[in-house]
Amino acid sequence: MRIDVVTIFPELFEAFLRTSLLGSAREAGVLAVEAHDLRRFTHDRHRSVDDVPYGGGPGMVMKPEPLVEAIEALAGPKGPDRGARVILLSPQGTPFHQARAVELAGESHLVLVAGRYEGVDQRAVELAVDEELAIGDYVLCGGEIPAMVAIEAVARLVPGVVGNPASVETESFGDARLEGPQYTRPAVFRGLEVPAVLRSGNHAAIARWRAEQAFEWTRRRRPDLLGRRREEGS
Ligand code: 4GX
Repeated sequence: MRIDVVTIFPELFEAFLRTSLLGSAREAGVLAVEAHDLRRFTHDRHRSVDDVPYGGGPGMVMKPEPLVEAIEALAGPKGPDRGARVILLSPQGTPFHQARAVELAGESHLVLVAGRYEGVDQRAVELAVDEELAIGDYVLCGGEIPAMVAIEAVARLVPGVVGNPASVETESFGDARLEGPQYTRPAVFRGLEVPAVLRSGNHAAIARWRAEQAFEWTRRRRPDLLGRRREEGS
C-alpha cells in the first residue's frame, strides 16, 4: 500500500514514519508512506497557502489552487479512473472507526490531506477530495495528527506490517468488544497477584475467563458497543 500526505508541516511526520512498525514496514517495502510539503505546489513569491475568508470572520482559509494541484499531482484528477482515494481529515467528516480502517486497508493508494487554519476552500473539497473523515469530536489545530491516526489504524491492518497477524485479529473492536485486563511477570507485584486462572495452564478456562472479563469491561465502560451489530465494526 502507498500513502501520501499533503501538509504544510512534513517534518512532523519524520520521526513518526521512521519509528517502530511503520519504520520496519517501510524498510521492508510492504508500505510506502511519504509526507509532501504543500508549499511546493505554490507559485507566488511568498508561497501562500492561506487567505482571508470571504464574508469575513476570524482566522484564515486554505487556498484552493495549491491543494488541488498537490492532490492532482499525487492522485490524478477526481473521477472513476483515479487510482487513489483522497481523504481530507476534518471535524466535519464522517466519524472514523475500526470498520472504516479495515476497508481502507484494502485500498492500494491513499492520499491524506491535512489542513490547518479554519478550514479548506470548499471548491478544493468538491474538485479533488473523495471523502472527509473525523477522528473524534474535538477540535485540533491541524489535520496532521488525525492523518497519523489514520495511517496507524490502517497500516497495521495491511498484511505484513504487523509480524504476528493473530494480534490484529483477536483484539478490541474487531468484534466491537473491549479487551479485558492483561498481565505479565512478576506473578506478584506490590502485593497484587495475577489472577490464578491465567497461571493454571488450563487453556479452555483461560479463554472462558478472558471472554467474561471482556464482556464485563465492555458492559461497564462502553455499553454502547454491546447494542451494535457486528458489521458495524466499531
Ligand atoms: N478529526 N482538525 C483539520 C483544519 C480544517 C478545518 C475544517 C478542514 C476543515 C480533526 C478532527 C480536527 C482541526 C483537522 C482543524 N480542515 N480532523 N483542521 N477532530 O480537529 O479530523
